[in-house]
Amino acid sequence: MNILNRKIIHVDVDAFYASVEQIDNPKLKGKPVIVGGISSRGVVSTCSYEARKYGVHSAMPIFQAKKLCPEGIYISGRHDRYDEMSKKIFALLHEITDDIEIVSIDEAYLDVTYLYHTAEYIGKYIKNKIKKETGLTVSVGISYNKFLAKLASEWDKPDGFFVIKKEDIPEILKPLPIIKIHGIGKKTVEKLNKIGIYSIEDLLLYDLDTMVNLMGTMGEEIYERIRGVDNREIKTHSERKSIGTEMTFTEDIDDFEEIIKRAEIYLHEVVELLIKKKMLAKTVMIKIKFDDFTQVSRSKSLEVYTDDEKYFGLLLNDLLHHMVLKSKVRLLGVTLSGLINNHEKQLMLFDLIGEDNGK
Ligand code: TTP
Ligand code: MG
Repeated sequence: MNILNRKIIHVDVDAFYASVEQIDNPKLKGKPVIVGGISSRGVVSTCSYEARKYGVHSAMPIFQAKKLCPEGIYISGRHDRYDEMSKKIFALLHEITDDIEIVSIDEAYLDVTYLYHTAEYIGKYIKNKIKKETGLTVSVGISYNKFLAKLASEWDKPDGFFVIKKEDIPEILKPLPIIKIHGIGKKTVEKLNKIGIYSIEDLLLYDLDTMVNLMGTMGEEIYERIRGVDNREIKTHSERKSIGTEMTFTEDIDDFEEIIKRAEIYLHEVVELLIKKKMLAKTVMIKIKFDDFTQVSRSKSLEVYTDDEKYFGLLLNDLLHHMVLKSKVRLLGVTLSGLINNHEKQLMLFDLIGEDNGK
């Protein structure tokens, strides 16, 4: 898989705590709501977009917020309720894929590269689903890596939906102020401003060595980011249940040999991903949808966990040869399941060796 062809979605809830307060108490809708420590030394956790018009923002001392927005509604916050809403949102996202990295209470990345629908379709689905099930609006950003997907979700907040494509780079990045680069803190911004660097365009003029001199170890990362490069993987928390791919053909196929050929190509892709994820599988499943939209799926399992394509290939062939192709095929899918992490397998082997030695 070419790294530029990944499909990453970043989802971030709009004004999360304040929006939950507005949903639970409709009288607060459309009003400047500020959630935070209400003591005189407290700070703003977040505020509704109505309050942001007054210049109020996260981490601002409450006394200052009160000066800017005296008519605001100040709430100390209900963290159990926010946790509950957060769990609900992530559960909805998990219905789409387990390839999710949860970054904070209201923010996650999804890798939808191997899903059937387009990232745009899935992004819109996410917005609608979360709105319907929780009442909250989220901003969705889509791109081919995490850095750009996050930038895209911030692009037209609130209720945003924005896609950054390969061909938008570097033009779309150039005018952005350097504070927009995730990983650059306020101090670095000040330092760079002093030497006349304000935008990404300004920063693009510097070579890698100079960047490292200016920013230390972060320099290398920033050098890549501003060129639209970010090879970081999605770090999933939950175990994947399966890895698969499926495709609807542009023209229905009835040539059996052709179907076998395609199935083997899909298997190859899926095994590559399995190896990349450092996992082993046991079961191969094949799914076929016919031109009358009926569908069959069959699976077969090995005795052992492996990532060796040739074993899966034998099962695949066996499965296909036992399938009755009653009409033309419009969709073919190949999935591996019964997954374990590769190191688990190594541990199991280690245990056996241990037992042998004990005899
Ligand atoms: P954010 O996603 O940064 O902010 P937000 O959801 O309120 O607003 P938006 O995404 O539309 O810009 O943070 C999520 C929640 O985390 C936020 O609602 C409250 C909490 N939070 C704090 O408690 N303190 C902080 O300094 C920040 C930034 C967030
Ligand atoms: Mg948010």
